[in-house]
Amino acid sequence: MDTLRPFPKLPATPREFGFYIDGAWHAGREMFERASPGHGVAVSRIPRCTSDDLNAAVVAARNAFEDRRWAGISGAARAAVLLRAAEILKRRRSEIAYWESLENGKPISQAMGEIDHSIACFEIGAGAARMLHGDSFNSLGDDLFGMVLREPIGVVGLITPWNFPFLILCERVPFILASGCTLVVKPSEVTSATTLLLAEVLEEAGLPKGVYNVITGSGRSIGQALTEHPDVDMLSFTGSTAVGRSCVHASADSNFKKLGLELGGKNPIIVFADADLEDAADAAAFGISFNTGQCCVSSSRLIVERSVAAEFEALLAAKMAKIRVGDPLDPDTQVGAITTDAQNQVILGYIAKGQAEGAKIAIGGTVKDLGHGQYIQPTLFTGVTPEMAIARDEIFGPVLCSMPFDTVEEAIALANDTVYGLAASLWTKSIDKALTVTRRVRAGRFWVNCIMAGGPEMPLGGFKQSGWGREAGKYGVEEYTQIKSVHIETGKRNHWIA
Ligand code: TXE
Repeated sequence: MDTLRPFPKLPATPREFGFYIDGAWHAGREMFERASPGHGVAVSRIPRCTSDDLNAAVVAARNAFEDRRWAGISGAARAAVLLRAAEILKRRRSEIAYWESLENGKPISQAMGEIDHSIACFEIGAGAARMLHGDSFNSLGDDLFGMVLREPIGVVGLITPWNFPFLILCERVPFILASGCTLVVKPSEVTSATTLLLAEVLEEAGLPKGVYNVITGSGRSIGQALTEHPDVDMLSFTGSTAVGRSCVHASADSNFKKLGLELGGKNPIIVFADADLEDAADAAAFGISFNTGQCCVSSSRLIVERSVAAEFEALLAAKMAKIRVGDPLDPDTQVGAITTDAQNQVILGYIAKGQAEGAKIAIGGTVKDLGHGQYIQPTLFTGVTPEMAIARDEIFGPVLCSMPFDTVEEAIALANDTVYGLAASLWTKSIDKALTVTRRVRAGRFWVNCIMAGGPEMPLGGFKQSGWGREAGKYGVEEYTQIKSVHIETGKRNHWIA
């Protein structure tokens, strides 16, 4: 396994990338530049693809699907490619983490951890490729036998966001490939590099041409066109609720393509008075600061039992004061830069709004000036009430709102008082409270006495307006399949015509 040190440097000139269709690299006719949000220095040049490029990518993926060069080989053969990809990722770990950190602004040590998680996704995907199977019915009587086949759904469009460009990609690609589907990926325009690097990895791993294609460019043009494309069978989208909604319209107005959607969250962390408060405070600090809070499963609403609320908020504020905000390329940094200018403005806008609404800043609330890039100190608001915008909207930044509760019922009601349902974390030593709250809070991922734990064996996805479908693990692979019922008669037919 390669290492982080020496401290990596910025590239001397921006690296120019091509886009990838049918196993071949293409130069962009028009390019756009991405500056590192931690330094304000141009680091990459990315092609602005056209609708012709998109159509070529879909044709390549369609041909690769229909001639069965991928769907027609054994699960074991697909698994071998995925395992080789995992090995190549181990070799290229720090290089991919470097580009992830440069374009996104996340700490390089965190990016390394995400590559490790991505490697695990390929390993689990390989297992899933071998284990994917249907079902049989031996209960239809002696003259009829039933089989349920799982077949790959076909050509998948994959649109990914900028907060975890490589991790979110890898929570999907190995499972899409395991199912036998082919795909066209459109990464976020601000973080395209590592999605393109994955094409190199998969090519070296022996993935047949045309199975993995990448087009780059803006969401509004090329992304929208992918959602509307009549020859794409399924679309997996991760991003804002607004664009998720437009994916639903695009599907209805084109070919009713199946949709997988992972959208916003306003996730509760519920702390009971009987919890280990030191552990819970550490988890709450991590849950809101990890990836600068630009994380769909960030725990952004602290719901804390009133009898310990003041003590807990003080403990948490003291811990948050020690978080190391700094240069993303410094291996000791815990919280890096805000990824886009627009997101920086959104977060600062909510910090101002929270104060205007009457909430109090217990810690943070300010920008951190490193002389380059855009950084915000992790922020804790106390005295928050449920109707405040900071308690309702997905801020997508390191801003935590604390609200007290008195009873278990009140904690459940507060936790469910959101249009979202992506994740929840719960802290208590009582098995009764743990089970009651876990069963009653509507969220797709639940962490009891832990936070953001688990691996790609476990499914991920949301309740309510946080999305449709599940990714990763056995459930993730099955999302990319469709089911065919096969009836086989044995013996002589009972004739209809006498
Ligand atoms: O997301 P967009 P943005 C939330 C978060 C954030 C907000 C806005 O609250 O503040 O969304 O972020 C592509 N048709 N999340 O504006 O626009 C785009 O190119 C098809 C939550 O960056 O949704 C990118 O590849 N595609 C979230 C991807 O969609 C379109 C992660 C996401 O961008 C498109 C990110 C269109 N019309 C943001 N417009 C999570 N759940 O983790 C854009 N895109």
